[in-house]
Amino acid sequence: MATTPQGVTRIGSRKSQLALVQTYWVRDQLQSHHPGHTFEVQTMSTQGDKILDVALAKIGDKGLFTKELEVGLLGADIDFAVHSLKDLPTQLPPGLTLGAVTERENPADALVVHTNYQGYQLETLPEGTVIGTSSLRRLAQLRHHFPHLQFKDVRGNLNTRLQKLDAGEYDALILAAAGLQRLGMAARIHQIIDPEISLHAVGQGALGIECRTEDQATLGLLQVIHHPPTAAQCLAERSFLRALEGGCQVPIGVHTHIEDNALTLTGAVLSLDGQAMVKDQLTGPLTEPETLGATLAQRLRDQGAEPILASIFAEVGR
Ligand code: DPM
Repeated sequence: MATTPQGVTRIGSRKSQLALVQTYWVRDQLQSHHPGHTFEVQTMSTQGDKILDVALAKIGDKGLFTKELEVGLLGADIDFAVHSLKDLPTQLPPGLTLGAVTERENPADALVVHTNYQGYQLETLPEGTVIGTSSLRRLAQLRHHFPHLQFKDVRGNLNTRLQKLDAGEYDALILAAAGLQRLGMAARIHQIIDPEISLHAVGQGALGIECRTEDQATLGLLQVIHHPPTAAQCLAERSFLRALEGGCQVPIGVHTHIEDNALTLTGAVLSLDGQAMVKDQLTGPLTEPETLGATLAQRLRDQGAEPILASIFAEVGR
């Protein structure tokens, strides 16, 4: 078991450009708040980085982008890991905890178009337009609202996807606005998609910092980047997803907002073809986000989410 020298904190990160931008941002924030401390970044490849040619939904396995980092944490090779919160499974391994949640960027999905489609909005795209996405959540919601569009799987990092779009393999892509913003590519956002059309993924737009539950020193250092309102929103969303037992392979979307001291969570479960949708909204105290998420999940079950989930698990596996 490795040990970290005193005054040094090792940060684990995936190697993708987006992951590194996020990790360096976290490191810089911490470094400026803790000038006497040393922060080192250690990069690792995850399963999700290695398998690039297979549709996300078919690889199955939760924790596709996080497992290797968690092994590093448990073996004390690193002290915390920076994740896009939406890639972090809702059940963490014993001994690990969500040490901080950073302030959320715009959590919405965004439409990015090929130059031939500059004159269109999502609502006006012509029949047969080919949209690239490998998110079942985006696929189901767009099929629900726009059954005349066509959908094609796309994998790879953001730059690869944009190159494929520009080369004409797709007419448009749906991507997280937050990822484009963090990579300095906000100019590629053609349209921010309204939550009435596409509810975002659980945790989308926020960073989750995972560390060892017992590691009080690291937990203490992380407090300066913890953003309680974002954390409340994301805890509600994660508890909702956990109660529905959905990984990233299930078309489940959410939206949260805070007003006064109340948290409102909207959640939906869709069938893969987008035909069936169960959607509801619930408001509760900001101080009990996890109860809110679990209660909304139960309400969706009561309204018919169960058979939808069962048919998805039968098709793509759990
Ligand atoms: C997860 C999904 C996707 C990522 C599924 C979903 C998108 C896959 C795709 C769980 N992780 O959203 O329904 O569209 O083919 C991912 C992105 C970011 C984190 C990129 C993106 C950046 C945004 C963020 C991939 N993970 O969604 O465009 O930090 O929230």
